[in-house]
Amino acid sequence: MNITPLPQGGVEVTERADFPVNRGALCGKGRTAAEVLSPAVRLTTPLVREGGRLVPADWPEALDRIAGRLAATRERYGPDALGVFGGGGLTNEKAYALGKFARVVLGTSQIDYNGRFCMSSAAAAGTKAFGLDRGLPFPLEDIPRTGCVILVGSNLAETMPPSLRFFTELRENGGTLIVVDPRRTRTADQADLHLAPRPGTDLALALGLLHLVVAEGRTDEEYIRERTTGWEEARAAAMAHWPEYVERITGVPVPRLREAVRMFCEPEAAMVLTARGPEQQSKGTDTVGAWINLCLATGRAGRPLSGYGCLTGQGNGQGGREHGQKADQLPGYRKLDDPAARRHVAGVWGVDPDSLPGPGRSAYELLDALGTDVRTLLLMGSNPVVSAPRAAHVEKRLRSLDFLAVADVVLSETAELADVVLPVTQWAEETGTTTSLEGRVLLRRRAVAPPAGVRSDLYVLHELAGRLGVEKGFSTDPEEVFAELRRASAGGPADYSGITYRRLAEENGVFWPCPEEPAGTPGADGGDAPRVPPSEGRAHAGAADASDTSDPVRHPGTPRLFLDRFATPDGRARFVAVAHRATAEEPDAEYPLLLTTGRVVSQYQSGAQTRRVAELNAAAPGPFVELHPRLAARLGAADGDPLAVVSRRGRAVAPARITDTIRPDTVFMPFHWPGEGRANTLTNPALDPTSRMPEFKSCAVRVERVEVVPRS
Ligand SMILES: Nc1nc2c(c(=O)[nH]1)N[C@H]1C(S)=C(S)[C@@H](COP(=O)(O)OP(=O)(O)OC[C@H]3O[C@@H](n4cnc5c(=O)[nH]c(N)nc54)[C@H](O)[C@@H]3O)O[C@H]1N2
Ligand SMILES: Nc1nc2c(c(=O)[nH]1)N[C@H]1C(S)=C(S)[C@@H](COP(=O)(O)OP(=O)(O)OC[C@H]3O[C@@H](n4cnc5c(=O)[nH]c(N)nc54)[C@H](O)[C@@H]3O)O[C@H]1N2
Ligand SMILES: [Mo]
Repeated sequence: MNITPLPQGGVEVTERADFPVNRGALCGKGRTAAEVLSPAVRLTTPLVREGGRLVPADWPEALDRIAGRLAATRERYGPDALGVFGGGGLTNEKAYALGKFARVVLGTSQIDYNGRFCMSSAAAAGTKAFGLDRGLPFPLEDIPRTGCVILVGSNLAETMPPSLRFFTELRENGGTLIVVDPRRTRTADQADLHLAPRPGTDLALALGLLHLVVAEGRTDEEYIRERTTGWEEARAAAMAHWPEYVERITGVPVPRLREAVRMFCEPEAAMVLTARGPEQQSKGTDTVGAWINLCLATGRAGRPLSGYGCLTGQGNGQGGREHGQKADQLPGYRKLDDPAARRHVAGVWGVDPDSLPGPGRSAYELLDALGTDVRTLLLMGSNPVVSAPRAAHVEKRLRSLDFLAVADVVLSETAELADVVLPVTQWAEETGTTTSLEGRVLLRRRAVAPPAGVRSDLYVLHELAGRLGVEKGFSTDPEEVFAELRRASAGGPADYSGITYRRLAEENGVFWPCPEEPAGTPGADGGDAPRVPPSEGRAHAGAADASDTSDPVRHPGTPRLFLDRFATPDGRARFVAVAHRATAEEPDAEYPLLLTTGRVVSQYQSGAQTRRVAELNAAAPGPFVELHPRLAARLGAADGDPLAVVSRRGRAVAPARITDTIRPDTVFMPFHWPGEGRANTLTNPALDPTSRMPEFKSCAVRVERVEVVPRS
């Protein structure tokens, strides 16, 4: 997009037709994003708590308070009493600086971020299978040219509207689209085949499809032999999932399963893309693993126009997960418990590797520990009062902290609980890089000056570090931070060392891994990768043609991964042997229905930003409970009637929205609102054992009519 300052102040956001990620298209949130830049809706001065109320303060005072409390807490309880919580909306530079700040300045292991709630299950499964996690191992522009896409639990018509055109083109080119969603969404409306499983049963569904692939002799034996390991065990596990058994678990009829297998297997190339539907489950990692198995058994990964991908969500959902704000991670997607990684990163940071703490708790576990052994929290880029599972409990834990500091653009529901609130800049007001779901690093330049009184997150970290005795290593200049990030990431899985601001300004983004090449080795990327345009890309290449640039030693970046080998030690992809299991909370007599949650097109996440935009509020004014007419009839509810949804965690009230696009055994609520209609009051924090992802996508509930007392 283009961001243009307006003469009367503020900015205008317009489309950029040549931009490859969205080909210029913007959704409603993008178009209206400028409204959240307006001083009328945002924070413009630091706030500190005095006598129970938040009152304006100047920057030195606010920063002194934070530094003083963090130092005192560390003195009394040790460094692990200091918690840090980040966000996938932060730029790469900020995410990197926040992770470094936690480990180097505070010395705490207690840092995690909201991406844990987002794509962590897909990341865990991708790493297991391929040895590397990058949302898509190919550019979005490959989608229209494949033969079939299975889209599992993504409502991209509402959540990534600009990307819908890739799927429309796919169908125009003769390809087919299968959508797996318990609701017939706007996305499912575009599909050639819609499978509507019961929430939380995608694992059985994927295994059932694999069973049929084997039974119908549709496996690619040569591919399995040459490019994978673990097939025997995975095959045996899948064969235990008979189609009729799978129909019973999922509610998807056997003929539909057969049709899906035929559509997926007949074309030469095909893809499986997952989003939050199958991932936000207490078995999300195994579920994604089962979908990857389906790709591997049919030879549909690491080949042109074929593969598995995860549709990442937030503004910097990909880059935000690579550079160290995650509990177990160092920059460059390195592991915090890997001695070589610790040595390398400690070297760049100029500290002793032994001084770096070990892995900490995952996001929900960290929030759950607040006020117990974690006494203070510094929060940047998330609003957990609305977005965390079991939110009433999380809110209580936040209130029980000795000290909470929040840096935000607006006074979010979480910032309202803070002891100090810092007003920070946002996207158009600062320079920084983000990384798209395709692994494409992009540079966004500052377009407008922030309102007076607002500072950047990098400034906040710089000032706090200084006050806590670390004078160097926390630059406020994004380009300097990026230069350090490049060095810290060098040699890691997400290697950015060959990417510079200069290159990003000249190219339409650069795909990682992009190692820095020693001078005089043009094009070397560990061997003989040919320089070919992306459309014909093979191997580690799929490499963009670098010959048109002035710098001959540029590594071309890696638009397409795995074409020659996977990133595992033996170069082969790994099957996982998984079996179906129930959700953590199955319906029973007391809570007979399933609740699933998600999004609507006109609100974003916790709504902290979008609920301040009139146009978006007009389109999506508040929460609702989507339910099937048969269920509504049983409850005696009419459209718009207030309904109470009750789970073991609490009770939420919102108007009924009756529609036959949802399964009769399931109700759906969007999670964008606080207060009475907060969906996360109900959700279950049962965690996936590997990714520690909470089960946002299913819990047991009952639904009751709320008697409206007539006014006398
Ligand atoms: N308008 C808007 N756009 C957004 C966002 C937003 O808040 N608002 N958030 C951004 C972010 S951070 C993210 S992560 C993405 C999320 O993008 P999506 O993953 O597309 O969003 P969701 O609505 O959470 O979930 C997608 C679908 O999963 C379905 N689903 C529910 N339970 C199940 C299940 O058990 N199995 C399957 N297969 N499907 C299920 C829901 O019915 C829903 O239609 O969107 C991004 N874009
Ligand atoms: N029930 C249910 N709950 C869910 C989900 C679901 O599907 N169902 N989805 C989950 C997912 S996928 C996600 S990603 C989370 C998202 O939920 P949150 O983590 O709450 O994300 P946001 O609402 O985007 O909150 C970001 C906050 O940071 C502020 N902010 C924006 N930019 C910046 C910046 O540059 N610096 C600073 N310091 N602050 C900034 C915003 O104003 C806002 O207050 O919700 C999760 N919760
Ligand atoms: Mo997300």
